Amino acid sequence: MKLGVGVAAVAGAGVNLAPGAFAAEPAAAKMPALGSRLSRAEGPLKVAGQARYAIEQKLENMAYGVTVQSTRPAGRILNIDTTPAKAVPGVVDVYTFQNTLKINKPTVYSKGGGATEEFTPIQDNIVRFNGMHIALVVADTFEAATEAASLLKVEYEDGEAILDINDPKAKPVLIEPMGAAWGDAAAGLASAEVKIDVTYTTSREYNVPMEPHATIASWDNGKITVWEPSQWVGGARSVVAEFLGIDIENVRVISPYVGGGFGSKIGAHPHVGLACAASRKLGRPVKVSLTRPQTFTGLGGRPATRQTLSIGASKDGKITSIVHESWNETAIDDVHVEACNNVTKIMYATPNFSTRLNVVPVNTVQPGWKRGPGENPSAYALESAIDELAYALNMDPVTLRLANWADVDPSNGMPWTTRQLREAYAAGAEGIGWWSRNPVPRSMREGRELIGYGMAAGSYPMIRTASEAKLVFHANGQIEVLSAATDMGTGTYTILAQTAADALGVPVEAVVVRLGDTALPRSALAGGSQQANNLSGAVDRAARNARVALLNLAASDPKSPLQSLKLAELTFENGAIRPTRRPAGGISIAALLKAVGQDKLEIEGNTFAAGATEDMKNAADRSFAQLKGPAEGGVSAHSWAAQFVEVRVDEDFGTIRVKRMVSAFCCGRIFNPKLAESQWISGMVMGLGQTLLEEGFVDQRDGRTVNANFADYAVPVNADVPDIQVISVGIPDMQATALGGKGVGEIGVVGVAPAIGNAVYHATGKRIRGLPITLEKLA
Ligand code: MCN
Ligand code: MOS
Repeated sequence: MKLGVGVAAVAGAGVNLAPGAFAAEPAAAKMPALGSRLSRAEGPLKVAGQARYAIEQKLENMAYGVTVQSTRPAGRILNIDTTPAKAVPGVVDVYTFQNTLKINKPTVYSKGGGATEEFTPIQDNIVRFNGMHIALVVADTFEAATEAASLLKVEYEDGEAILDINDPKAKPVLIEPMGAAWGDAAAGLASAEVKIDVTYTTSREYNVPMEPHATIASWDNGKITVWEPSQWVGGARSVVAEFLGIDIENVRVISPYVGGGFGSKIGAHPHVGLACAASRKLGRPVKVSLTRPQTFTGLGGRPATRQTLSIGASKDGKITSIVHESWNETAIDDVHVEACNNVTKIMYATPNFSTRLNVVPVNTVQPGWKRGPGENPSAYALESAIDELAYALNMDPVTLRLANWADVDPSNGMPWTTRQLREAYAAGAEGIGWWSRNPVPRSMREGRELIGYGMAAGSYPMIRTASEAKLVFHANGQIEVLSAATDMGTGTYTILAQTAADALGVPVEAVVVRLGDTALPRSALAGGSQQANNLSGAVDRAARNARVALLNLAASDPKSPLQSLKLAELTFENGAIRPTRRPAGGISIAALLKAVGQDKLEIEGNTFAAGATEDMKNAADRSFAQLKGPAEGGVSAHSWAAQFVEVRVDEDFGTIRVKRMVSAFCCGRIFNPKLAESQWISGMVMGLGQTLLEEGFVDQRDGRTVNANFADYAVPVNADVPDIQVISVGIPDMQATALGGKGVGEIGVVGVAPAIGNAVYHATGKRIRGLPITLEKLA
């Protein structure tokens, strides 16, 4: 392997593309670096066990913290008897509300911070939900801490719990600013020739990344280093600083490798506060790793939702009005809003429209973001309802969608950047054989199996946050790309190497990428499908700056072999500087550095607006304050999807199998088709799980999450996953981002559930209006 020496052994290690990355598709290597189908640069390290994850750091004198979680959903803790626990050999201390380990409330993102929940554990004796952290047991070994944790005696005083979004005791709260309205939605509905009025529900779902949540915090003389699997080290850094009440400059967060997050690693969750506070108190490193079951309540997944949708249309299929209202569960004293109107607002042209979002506080862990938050449930309700409308109108569902094509963004009147959704419908329909289906429900079968075809559309906004990156040119020829960004398996390492190689005209193997450390240049988070575009823009800018700097160096340094020439007489091409008139007489970057006696040259680039202050740059790195939504700059930028599926329903058993999935995506320019396709496919598989399998069960007696483990919380396995075909119909979108790409990571999971649900209806004639669609609902 041509991996840098010692690459695997140190945190923050650089990753470059081994020559083997080209082996599968030799032709691709001749293509420009950006746009070629390279394999993941860090893949070999991960499969060989050489990528060191947060929990795997080995620190001197480490203590192990095990959290204890409440077994009641509401009320108060009267007493926690820690005596038997403290008697276990090796136990260092036990922290509860009775001997508070001080953790300050962090600022949530909606109030300008980087946290996803305000809740901080063991600061009081209030029980907010079953499974909340109520104690931290710290010992010299993990085993001692685990044993001691089992010995705590907790005395509760039960309070009245609200466990379900439909509980009559629950008090929904309208989130007024997130609603939207135009025209007269009520009148539009009242006068419609055809109307549908439906309610769709989704269950609580969990992110369950392969790498469970775990943190090592190491306090050292007023400074703290935190190894934390993170989608956003800048956000985690600000949260840790707030937890501890210390200056952010004294916090470093390191996260070179992440084993998946799917939204659950954007925020540093409460157990991180426990680890940090304990490390400060004890003056030694503390590791807190949640068990798989503890991850189900140590942090939240996608909340359960209920959505009502009324759509009115004329007989010829023109939508006249849409009324959409949603409710999602949130923690009893924290607010998570699932923006269920995100797709509804923009997908179809309608003169009259109204949506309202509500949250329903229940005794649950604060829900969080799961891949495609907002858009995913939004598309589920909307695209299922549109299918219902198509049947009510006796119209083909694709034709109905085209009849209501939105020429501009209906929510703000802005033109789209690119919207290749017509092309996506055409490509998806062709791929699945849509036009040869018999549209009549329950009309197609093969033996015992009913056959169903279904489709749905989806969208995901292009979120922009300015970022910076640094390139370091070494005299030995190596070029480093430095950024605080993270790679949870998406391909950040790979595409940044491609971006730099492309802009400099060097072989991609010459580039080493270092990520996941707040000591590196500030980056947008790996969330909201924005990092690839925001960061490749910054790397490209740095490379362009470097070309100018290198030309200047060649023209001006007295030791430069090209010093006799003027700047205007030099050209930068293929990683070398040469006289413009003499194509052969160039010198490489490394040769220039050697000639002028420099070991390295560091060049930065960024996409901050001219005049951006340090405060603004920091805010972009640590909060959402500098985030630009899809409608920035007078144009509306989104990725688009058309999802088509074929299902088979066994008539005797009621089992549903997805037989084929064909989806077409408009995500602008694709930086690495192999990785983008993996992103889309994995999103679609996640959508399949959501539709047929995933459902968090809460025991209505005590609020316990019943299936809080990988055995009972079912996700798709290979045998569940059918033939999947993905098609890119995007074109470079220079209005959306610097290099013309749009977001890829989440769009794949948007629209799958309605496509499958619609196919189940087509197969069986039964409309199931709640996820997951399980066989008992079909019976
Ligand atoms: N890409 C591309 N061309 C583009 C845009 C992206 O080729 N125009 C490819 C690149 O390989 C890039 C990847 O797609 O690394 C994702 O890019 P982007 O859409 O910008 O998403 P982020 O880098 O911001 O990653 C976050 C996104 C989100 S929000 C979730 S949720 C999600 C997802 O990525 N979680 C994932 N994909 C995941 N993939 C893995 N393996 N694990 C997760 O937890
Ligand atoms: Mo993705 S849910 O925005 O991390």
